[in-house]
Amino acid sequence: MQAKWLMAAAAAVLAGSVYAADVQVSNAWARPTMPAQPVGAAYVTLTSAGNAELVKVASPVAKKVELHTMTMKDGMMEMREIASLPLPAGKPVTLMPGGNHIMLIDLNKPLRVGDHVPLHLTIKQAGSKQLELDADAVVSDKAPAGPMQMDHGHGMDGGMDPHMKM
Ligand SMILES: [Cu+2]
Repeated sequence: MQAKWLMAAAAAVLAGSVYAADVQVSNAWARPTMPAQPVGAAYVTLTSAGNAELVKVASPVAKKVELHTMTMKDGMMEMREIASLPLPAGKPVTLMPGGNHIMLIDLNKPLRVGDHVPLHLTIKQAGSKQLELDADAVVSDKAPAGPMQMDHGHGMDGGMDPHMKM
């Protein structure tokens, strides 16, 4: 009897991962920009119950939005565009300075601390179901407190972030 019940529960969980719109967005934030700086970066933490991928981000604050990743090349951090960001089932994926980020290109105006940056995320779930999510990124000097926070950049204004040098 017990085993039969467990199997039914497992089936319910599997079904849930297919049908539920189950991606959580947390810790959405963006970096402030200098007046002459045309690009900014925004970050979120995404946790998907089932395997999925972030395929697109849009925002009214910039003319173009891209997904970027950072790689080390010849001892330098370099960023490049990626078509999608994998979201493995059950694992929080945290975008952050020095890592994957949402690149806001051609900002309509500088981002100031306290500003709100609406983000519209398109997530493709396993089985090619598409999910649209909205997040509100608050512009801040540093990442919102959370277990995933990296400790880089303290007191040196994010030395790893190449966007400041553009
Ligand atoms: Cu970038």
